[in-house]
Amino acid sequence: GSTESFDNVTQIPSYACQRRTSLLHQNKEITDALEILALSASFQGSEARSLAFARSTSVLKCLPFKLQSLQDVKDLPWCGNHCKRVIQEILEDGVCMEVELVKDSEQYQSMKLLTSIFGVGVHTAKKWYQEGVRSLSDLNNNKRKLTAEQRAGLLHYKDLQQHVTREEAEWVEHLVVRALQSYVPDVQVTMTGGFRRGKEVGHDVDFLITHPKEEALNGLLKKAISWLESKGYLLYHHVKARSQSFSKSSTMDGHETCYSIVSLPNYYKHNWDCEAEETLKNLDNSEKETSHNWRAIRVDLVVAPYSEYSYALLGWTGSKHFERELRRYSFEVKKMSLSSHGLFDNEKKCLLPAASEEEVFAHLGLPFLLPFDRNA
Ligand code: DGT
Ligand code: MG
Repeated sequence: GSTESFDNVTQIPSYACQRRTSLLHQNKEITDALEILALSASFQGSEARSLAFARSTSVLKCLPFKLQSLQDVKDLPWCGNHCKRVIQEILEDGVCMEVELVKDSEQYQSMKLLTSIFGVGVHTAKKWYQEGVRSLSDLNNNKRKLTAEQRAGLLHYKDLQQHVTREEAEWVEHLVVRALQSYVPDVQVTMTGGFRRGKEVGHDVDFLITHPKEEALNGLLKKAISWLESKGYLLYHHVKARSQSFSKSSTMDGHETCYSIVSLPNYYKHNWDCEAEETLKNLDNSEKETSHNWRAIRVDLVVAPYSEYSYALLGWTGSKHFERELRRYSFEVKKMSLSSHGLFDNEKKCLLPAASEEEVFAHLGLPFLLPFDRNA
């Protein structure tokens, strides 16, 4: 890097929520490699190591230039010796041997496969791996007890592995809005997650639902689910009820949430403005009977009371690392506890209301970042 860039580097702040991180950056080879090491560490239960790799990855994502030599990372926060070794190898040889060995290892490959199933976390995948499970067919053949979520995940595995495009996400949005509006016409629905940060593809579609009148939200999610179900759009769903008992200083999320798998008809592209059900009626029987004239898409629906909406929006927009850093900054620097319900000042012992994301950043003394700049 040039001298100018080097001067910038020394000013890079330590917390990811203090930096702009856009989707595109110039060191993807290196961040991809470090992300593999972060994932591998989490598969091995080393959360601290995983976090260390995630932090160095995130710092490199906001660098405004392509790394040329180790000199460029000398003064970067969170860039320790291990990270430097990886960078040096990639700069010199194009690959890092440690990363290649991880990618080739049976444990990494199996854990990656198993954790990619909807409903399977690191804990379960690890247990299965220790019991000898290596492939999806191992799981299907076994008389293993699977949760309903995992059975649905396996059933729709191939579809759910494919990326969801923005066009597909917008179709789902149209459907979700119709379902909700048939009960509450002025309901507010926002697409959150990666799509709100500007990603063109995602692994799922996330929505946040609210209304100025809290009564309007009572029972709304259940009704919308029944609407979707009655029209054949729901392949799977489970609802996590709203939990009122969450502690004000905890980061635990208690919003009413529906985790679902929605079926997207293949004909949607040609009938964007039509009522999907009308189209279905008009299809001839041979078309209807082809086994796969739809694809499965993961959809999360979250309901937040209006008073908590800004916090829920901020919390569900991500990225995951950005959220983690925002909570760490709140706690370590501001002595405040941030969740997707609110912000609690641990010294003044009070909740801080916010009518917009901008107000949340202001409470934290942070410059406002647009969703596009939260791709940490
Ligand atoms: P994607 O879907 O892989 O393209 O990427 P994202 O960034 O949309 O990731 P996703 O869908 O897993 O999560 C979206 C954001 O929502 C993520 O940054 C953190 C947040 N989030 C996900 N699950 C939960 C949850 O159970 N509780 C809370 N509070 N936030 C969650
Ligand atoms: Mg998402």
